[in-house]
Amino acid sequence: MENCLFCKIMNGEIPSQKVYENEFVYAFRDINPQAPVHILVIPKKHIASLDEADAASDRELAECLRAIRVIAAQENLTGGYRVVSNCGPDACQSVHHLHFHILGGRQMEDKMA
Ligand code: DGP
Repeated sequence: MENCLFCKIMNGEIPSQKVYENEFVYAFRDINPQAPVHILVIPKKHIASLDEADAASDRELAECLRAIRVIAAQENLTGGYRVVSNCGPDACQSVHHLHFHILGGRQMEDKMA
């Protein structure tokens, strides 16, 4: 999609530190890491958030979730990791292309908010 930051990253118009890619998914390091490992996993198909999940196929959505496990193993996150997807203004979503944050490499706090 034109003017979407993450579409531009996925297309190589904006540089990123790619960690994983397949036919359906692109994953790269977050520019402002909140943990020693902070990776964003996006579907190549542009949808704004999980709220638009019906605009993507089951395969496109499932491939994102399957990629998370592969990336976690690649990054040696043997102690575990957290997965977050901010959806809409109350969740402070700032980039409107569906993405899953993978956070790991440190002990997370025992609360979500
Ligand atoms: P969210 O707030 O959930 O929409 O997360 C958006 C994330 O995107 C945020 O953690 C910072 C990251 N981000 C924003 N711009 C860029 C960029 O140009 N490159 C990379 N690698 N990450 C970015």
